Amino acid sequence: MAPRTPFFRKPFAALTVAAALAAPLPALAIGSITDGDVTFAYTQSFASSLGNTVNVDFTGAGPADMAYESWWFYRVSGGPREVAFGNPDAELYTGSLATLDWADPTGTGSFGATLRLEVIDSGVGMGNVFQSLTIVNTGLSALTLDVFHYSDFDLGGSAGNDLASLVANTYGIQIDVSDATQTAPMIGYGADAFQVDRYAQLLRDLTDGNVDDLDGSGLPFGPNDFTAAFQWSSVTLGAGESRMFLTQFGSNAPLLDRSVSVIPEPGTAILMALGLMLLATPPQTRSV
Ligand SMILES: [Ca+2]
Ligand SMILES: [Ca+2]
Ligand SMILES: [Ca+2]
Ligand SMILES: [Ca+2]
Repeated sequence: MAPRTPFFRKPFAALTVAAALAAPLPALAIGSITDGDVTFAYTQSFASSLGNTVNVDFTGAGPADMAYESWWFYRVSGGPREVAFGNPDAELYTGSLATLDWADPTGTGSFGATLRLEVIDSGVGMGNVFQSLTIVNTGLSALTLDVFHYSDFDLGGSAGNDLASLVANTYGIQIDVSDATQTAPMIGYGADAFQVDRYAQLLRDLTDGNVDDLDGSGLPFGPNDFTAAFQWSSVTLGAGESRMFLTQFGSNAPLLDRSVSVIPEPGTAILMALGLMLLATPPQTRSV
C-alpha cells in the first residue's frame, strides 16, 4: 500500500457557512469532490424518484467508475413508506469535501438533515469516500425514524460479475465486493440491518409505496449486478437532539480508520445544519 497523501484539517464549518453566505448556490447544482487522482461526483439531478435514484461516479481509484448510484432514504415512524431525500436546500463542494443540507425534508418541521462527504486519495489506484448524514430533530416532540443508505456498485467496468460477502467488523456492518482483481469494501457504522440484492429488487423496496425493512439476506452474493443497503432502525431523537449516520466505501483500498476523516463530529455538524437552516428560511419581514 502506497503512503497516503497527507492532508490538513480545515476549518470546514466556518468556511462552508462563509461561502454559503457569499454565494448561495442554485438548486440542482450537483457537483464533485476530488482528492489527488480520486473523484466522487453526483452526476444527475437530486430529484430522485420512481426507482431511479441518484447517480454517482467514483473514479480514479481503479480502471473504471465503480459506483452507479448511492443515496439516502428515511422513514418516519408510522409513515407509509421509505422516502428518498430530494433536492437539497444548499449544496457546497470544496476540494475533497461536500455538504448538502435539507432544512425540512418532510415539510412538517419535524427534522433537518445534513449530508457531508469526504473523498480521500489513499494511494496509487486507491480511494475512499466517507458519507455522514446528520439528522436534527427540529420539532417540539420526540421523533423516531429509520435511515437507509443505498448503493449500487459496478466493479470492473461492468454491472455484472460482482461478488460480495459479509465481513466481521466491530464498528458496524462490513460488506466486501469484488470483480476479478477489483475490490471494494463498504461499511455502515452502527447500522443494525443490511440487504444485498439485484437493484431491481432492493431499489424497488426503497422507492415503492409500502414499508420495507432490510432483512439481512443476500450474502454471499453473485456473480451478479450488486446493490446493497444499510439500515439504522427506530432511532429516537428528543426535541433538539441529533444523530449522525456514517458510512465508508473503499475502491481497491481497505477501509480507513474512521478518525482519518475530517468530517466534523456531530456537535459541529449540528451547528452547521442549524446555520444553513437559518439561511434557508425566508426572512419574516423585509426592510423597505
Ligand atoms: Ca457511475
Ligand atoms: Ca462488475
Ligand atoms: Ca417500500
Ligand atoms: Ca451494481
